[in-house]
Amino acid sequence: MNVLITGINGQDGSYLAELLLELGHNVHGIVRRNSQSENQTSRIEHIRHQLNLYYGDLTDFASIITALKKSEPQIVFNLAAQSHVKISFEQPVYTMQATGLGFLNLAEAVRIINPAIKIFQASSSEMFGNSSDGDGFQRELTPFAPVSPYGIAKLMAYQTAINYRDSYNMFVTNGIFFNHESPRRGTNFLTNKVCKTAVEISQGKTDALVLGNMHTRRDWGHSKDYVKAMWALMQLEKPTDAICATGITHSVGDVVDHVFGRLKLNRTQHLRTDRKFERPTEILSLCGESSKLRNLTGWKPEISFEQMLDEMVDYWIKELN
Ligand code: NDP
Ligand code: GDR
Repeated sequence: MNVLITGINGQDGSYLAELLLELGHNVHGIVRRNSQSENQTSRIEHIRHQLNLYYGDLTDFASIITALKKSEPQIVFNLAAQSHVKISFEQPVYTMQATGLGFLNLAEAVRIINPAIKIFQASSSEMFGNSSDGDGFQRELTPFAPVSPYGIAKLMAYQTAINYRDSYNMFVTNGIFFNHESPRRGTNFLTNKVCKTAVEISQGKTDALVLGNMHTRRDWGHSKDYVKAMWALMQLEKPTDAICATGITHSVGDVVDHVFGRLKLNRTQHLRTDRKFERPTEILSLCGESSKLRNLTGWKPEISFEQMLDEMVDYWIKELN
């Protein structure tokens, strides 16, 4: 099968590409031009010789058309996005263009070229904002109430996916994914910032970890597990909207405690907070209920929160030595 991945050089794109190669598929991807060319393929360098890559950008309609024509995919995974919530407050217009309108560009290009191509859209728990059911969980029918430009852009894409499904009978699936991490996570996201900085402290390279809000809670899983869910969702007979989450929530403080505990670091000595890392509006707690996905596909997460953080710490110990 020919599969096209937008955002192939991102955290999820790189793991999904590995999974699809293992399954024997032809993997195509869109990468963005970077003035340092090694950054274009930084997370996929080890498999680059097995991939077909095209320059493109979700905001550039012509480049999407070209990539679709060249790759002739049966499935497109749309993983490209300006994916950082705090940065979406600093670049709200660009975030809407790339993360929201970018998906419309892709859906429209698929409709024009070949509406039989199946589309996966990486939707986000950020669309829920501070909305939850009475028991604190978010489910597929929990009302959306995004509180960030990123969340609003993702909601635009989510609704567009449903509209293309209903209007044109296209196979467009929304995976509503909760936070997922790995050693390949950008180091300006919470988990990898904590792991990298804590290892630097333990090696005497820096003195303090400086964070924003310590009390928010997230449902953190592993990216490797979540790309398996993406693939499983695209094997279903019908398109759908489904939550992918572990169902377990931890606070920012829990992440710090686990990582500092592992490295025997003292929180009072090495942890500070600074409001510059806080967002203007914040989601207090996310915890996803993913029984729909589990029942439809048999998927379940295999890597625990603690195993994931340990893997990330081990990665940085090796990398920074
Ligand atoms: P990353 O930020 O690691 O990767 C995003 C990728 O998109 C990068 O390869 C980036 O390119 C590319 N990209 C950004 N803007 C554009 C654009 N305008 N045109 C083309 N490509 C672009 O994100 P993740 O891998 O963590 O997430 C994958 C997707 O899943 C994203 O859409 C994200 O919003 C969504 N998501 C992620 C969750 C998570 O916890 N990780 C949870 C829920 C949803 P470059 O390599 O050049 O920077
Ligand atoms: P999030 O992930 O915003 O949930 O979006 P992030 O790791 O950035 O933040 C998680 C929580 O930690 C708090 N926090 C900090 N966050 C960062 N980045 N840096 C800090 O210094 C810091 N201090 C505290 C945040 O306020 C937040 O509460 C991620 C992204 O991958 C999105 O693309 C995805 O859609 C959602 O997860 C689900």
